[in-house]
Amino acid sequence: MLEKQLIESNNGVYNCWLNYAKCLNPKLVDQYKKICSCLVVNNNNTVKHTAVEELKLALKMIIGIEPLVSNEIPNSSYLFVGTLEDARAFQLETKITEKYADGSYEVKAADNEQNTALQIIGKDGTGVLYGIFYLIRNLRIGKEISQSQIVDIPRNKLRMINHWDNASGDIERGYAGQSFFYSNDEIIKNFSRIKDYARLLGSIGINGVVINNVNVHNIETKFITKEYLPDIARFADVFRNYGIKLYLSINYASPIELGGLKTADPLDEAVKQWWKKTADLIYDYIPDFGGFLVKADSEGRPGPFTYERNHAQGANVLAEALKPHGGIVIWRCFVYNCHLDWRDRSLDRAKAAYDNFKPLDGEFMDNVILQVKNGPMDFQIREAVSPLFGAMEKTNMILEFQAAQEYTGQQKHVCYLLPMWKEVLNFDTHAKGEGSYVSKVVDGSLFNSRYSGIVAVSNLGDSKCWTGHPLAQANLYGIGRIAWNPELSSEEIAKEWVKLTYGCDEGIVQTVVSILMESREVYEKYTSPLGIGWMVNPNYHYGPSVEGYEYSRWGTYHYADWKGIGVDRTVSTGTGYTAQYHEAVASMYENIETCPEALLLFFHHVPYKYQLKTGKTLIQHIYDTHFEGVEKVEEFIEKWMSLKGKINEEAFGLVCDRLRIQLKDSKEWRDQVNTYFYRRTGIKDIKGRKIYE
Ligand code: GCV
Repeated sequence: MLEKQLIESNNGVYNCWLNYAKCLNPKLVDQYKKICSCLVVNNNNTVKHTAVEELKLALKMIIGIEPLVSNEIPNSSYLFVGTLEDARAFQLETKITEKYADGSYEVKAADNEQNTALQIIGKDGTGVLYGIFYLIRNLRIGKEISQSQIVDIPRNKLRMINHWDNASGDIERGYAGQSFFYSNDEIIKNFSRIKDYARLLGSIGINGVVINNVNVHNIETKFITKEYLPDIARFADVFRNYGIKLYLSINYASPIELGGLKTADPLDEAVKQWWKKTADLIYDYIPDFGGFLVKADSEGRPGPFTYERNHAQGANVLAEALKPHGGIVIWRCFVYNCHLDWRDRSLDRAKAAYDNFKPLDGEFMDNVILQVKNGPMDFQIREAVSPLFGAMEKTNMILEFQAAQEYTGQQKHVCYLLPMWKEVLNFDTHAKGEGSYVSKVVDGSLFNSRYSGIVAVSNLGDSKCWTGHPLAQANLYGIGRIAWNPELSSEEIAKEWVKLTYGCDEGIVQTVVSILMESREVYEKYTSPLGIGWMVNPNYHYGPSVEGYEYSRWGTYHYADWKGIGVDRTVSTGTGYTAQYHEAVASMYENIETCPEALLLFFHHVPYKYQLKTGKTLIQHIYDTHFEGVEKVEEFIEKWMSLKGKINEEAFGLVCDRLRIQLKDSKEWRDQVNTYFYRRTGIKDIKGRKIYE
């Protein structure tokens, strides 16, 4: 079935980076044929079994062989595929030890004289799977076998995807169609797409998936009951084959809504017992269940505040229930007062997560992880890095990115997010002096955390290419790769993705990579400048609306008047937010001279005539970038058109359609934003371009 589907859609649309086109390099084919014609494998583990089947499929499709499978090492060439335990049984040496992280693997040449054998040794079954996908990737991007030797250890323990899918079939902030998990308030019957999805995730090292929205509605609340658990367990069965654990978002009010209790107070004995019984029940159906994801006391969701309990008390009751089973609680820090009165300039939404959670450092159980969005606001095209990353020495933390392009073009606009994600990971919190990068906080090494990692809000739906915009697949691919190894550059990841998806032709690779690499800045140019954020239609979060912010009933959130714009977040004259950073960072932001200009309006209220380092005034910068942004989209179109006839027609056409929308909408953004500022300031564009009056 899988093979049939792959052949039918062998085009980088449905099968994304697992596009197994035939290899046309005879030297490479010979090398891989020689080694891979005999697989030595002791098939006694579910994930290992999946791995071997994946390898067989790839070999058949890419180099046209069906290998012999043996449980003995032959005298001739072979590829050994096994776990550490298998390697010991076969008396093979390996650098992998039990101390390595789960999923680690080594690919090495065997020590036989002719050097004609290769060994893939995983610490465990998932290590084998990752080793095999690594080899397939190398074959597809034209790497010789001799270049494939590696000891590869995942840097982050948890590498997850969060779905915001609702049982109705709608996806909150979903831009790629409907859910492929649910439809019309029911769980989907046919799991074939879910199997294909598990392959995609497994191939990039993702090991956890939350299958329902953090805003948990009526039906999803019941996912933890006897009525739904048999079906929920079916998801877990599919994902397990690819080394992925299943997690659920839960409704904090479940003890009331499901249990008939009068309260969900985390300190109430009956509530504690209810969660314990519920956890036991879940593990009866799903013995390797990952745990709960919780959005509490945020945007109208229930939580411990109702009972005058804090977040630690709220999370710990769940953690206690899950602990005997090895489960974890992932508690989101996206907590803020959405009814803030922006006229009071000492109030600041950006301060909320830190203010709520910092005082609780050390009070969470060791199987609780705080999930922190990359920025203190909400997935804007540019914002500061959340100060919480440097603030919670005694608490596990996981970093939340959003692959769904809620504020970054909604998968109509090309916006490759890896450069932004890299900036976040490379941000130095100075929590333990210089070099205290966010990447070290979230891989657990800086604060010696028990659990840690990276998660992305999914950008997937039932669209044929999964992500609506085919180029948005690169963000999904990238999240897996960067969570595995945060040292990879965004360009390396882009190149890898293009080669795997559209082939290794140098011209194609260069063209697509150049579009991807520029795309975030291009989107930023024609939307909101210098870190101010939003400027989109409220609620929908797309399309220009300069003052658009659903929670700014009282005045604008960016404080633009006829003299200046920006939020003063300094300690000396503003909201005091800069004090949430450690020294070095705090004073860098506090001082307008040293504040990075890309974040100028995030940290400072600045007159329009303020001169930037380029020598331009702020207002001229706004005009120029908005014109440049549209010109760049025109360039993207030209570049993409040069690929006509060179890449698969369907993928080509889908991207063309999206680029047309991007061009049209970027013009609208340019005109509305420029007009707004022209009207506010009365200052003309020095280049005399047309700005609507
Ligand atoms: C799932 C933003 C989005 C909401 C989302 C929320 C969150 O506010 O607009 O749709 O809710 O973030 O991350 O919980």
